[in-house]
Order: sequence, then C-alpha cells, then structure tokens
Amino acid sequence: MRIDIITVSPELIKSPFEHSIIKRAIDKKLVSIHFHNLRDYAVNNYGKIDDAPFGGGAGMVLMIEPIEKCIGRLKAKRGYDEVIYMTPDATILHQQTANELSLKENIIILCGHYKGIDQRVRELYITKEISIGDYVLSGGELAAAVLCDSIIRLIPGVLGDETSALTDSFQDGLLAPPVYTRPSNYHNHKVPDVLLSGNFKKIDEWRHQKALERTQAIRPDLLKGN
Ligand code: 6GU
Repeated sequence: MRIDIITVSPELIKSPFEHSIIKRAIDKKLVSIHFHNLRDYAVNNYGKIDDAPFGGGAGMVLMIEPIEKCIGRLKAKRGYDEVIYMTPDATILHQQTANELSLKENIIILCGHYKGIDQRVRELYITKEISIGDYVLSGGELAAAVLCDSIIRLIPGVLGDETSALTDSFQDGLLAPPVYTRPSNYHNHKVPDVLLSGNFKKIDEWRHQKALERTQAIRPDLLKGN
C-alpha cells in the first residue's frame, strides 16, 4: 500500500511513522508513506497557498491551485483508490472504514488547516471526507496520523500475531475484555481464577461476558445495532 499525505506541516505529522508497529510496517515494505509540502506548490515565490474567504470572515482558506497541482502531479504517476480530506465537518472514523481502507492500493490524504479549503477542491477531487471525532483540532495532521495508524496495523503481515487485530475492541462491535499478566497475585489483588484454569472454552465465555458487560456499562450505544 502507498499513502501520499499532503500537508502544510510535514514536520508535525512525520514522527508517528518513525516508531513501533508503523515503522516496522514501513521497514518491511508493507506500506510506503510519502509527505508532500503544499508550500512546494505555492502560487507565487512568497509561498502563498491561502487567502481570505470571499464574503468575509476570520481565518484563511487554502486555495484550490496548489492542491490541484499537487494532486495532479501524483495522479499523473499512478491511479488512486481514494482522495481523502481530513476535516471535522465529516462523518466520523469507525473501524469499518479502517478495514475497508486497509485493502486499498494507493490513497491520498489531504490535511485541512486554517479555516478550511476552497469548497471546489472538495467537489472536484475529494472522494471521502473523514473526521476523527466531535472536537476541533488545529489541523488535519494529527487526525491523518490517527487514520493511518488505524489502517496500517490491519495490513496483512504488519502485526506479528495475525489474530491480534481480530480481537481488538470494535472488531466484533464490543469493547475488549480486561487482560492480566504475571504475577497472578499482586499484594493480594488476584487475577480471576478462570484465566488460570487452562479451560479455554470457559476462558472464551468469560471474555465474551466481560466484553458485553464493559460495552453495556461504557458504550451502550454500540449494543443498539445488535
Ligand atoms: Cl480530521 N481535523 C480537524 N482539524 N479537527 C478534527 C478532525 C479533523 N477530526 C476531529 N477534529
């Protein structure tokens, strides 16, 4: 998979890709990430990429021309399955979206900034708009990093234990059950006996029960569809 990220702050978004699971996925060539600084596509020699909104109002709006040039250069080299715009005024990222995107070959992610981008970019070039929640971030970069992490960990071969993504919270529509490790008794705080029993049928039943209880207590909205 190849992900091209268009941003006005490449430095802000690079570091999440330099560690842990995501870094290993890149090292193993299961995914490649390419950063594009929108300023390299500025409309003048002063690096102009934004302007005041027509009709007045606060903040600056990213102009269509630099974005069009950048996307155009990428599309001239290869086909893209999706051109995604990160913005709070969009539908919210869910596991199902991450699952679907993890199957794509090439995607572009455009990070929003300032007061937004010229609406014509959204109409002409964007195929999918994603928010990561009902709160406002200063820009789309952190949201794009979240989206990429959620996608990349699902690519086959990225996680060592092939089953571990399947037991994540949300993959079965439930929150994950509690987990414990050694010691089995820590200052008299004990691990539930069933987990030490070696009876895997009982353990599975216990985990499912705990997942249900946790979901009911913390996120009852997740159970509504079931
Ligand atoms: Cl994708 N961008 C910004 N700027 N804020 C957000 C967001 C995205 N998702 C939630 N808040």
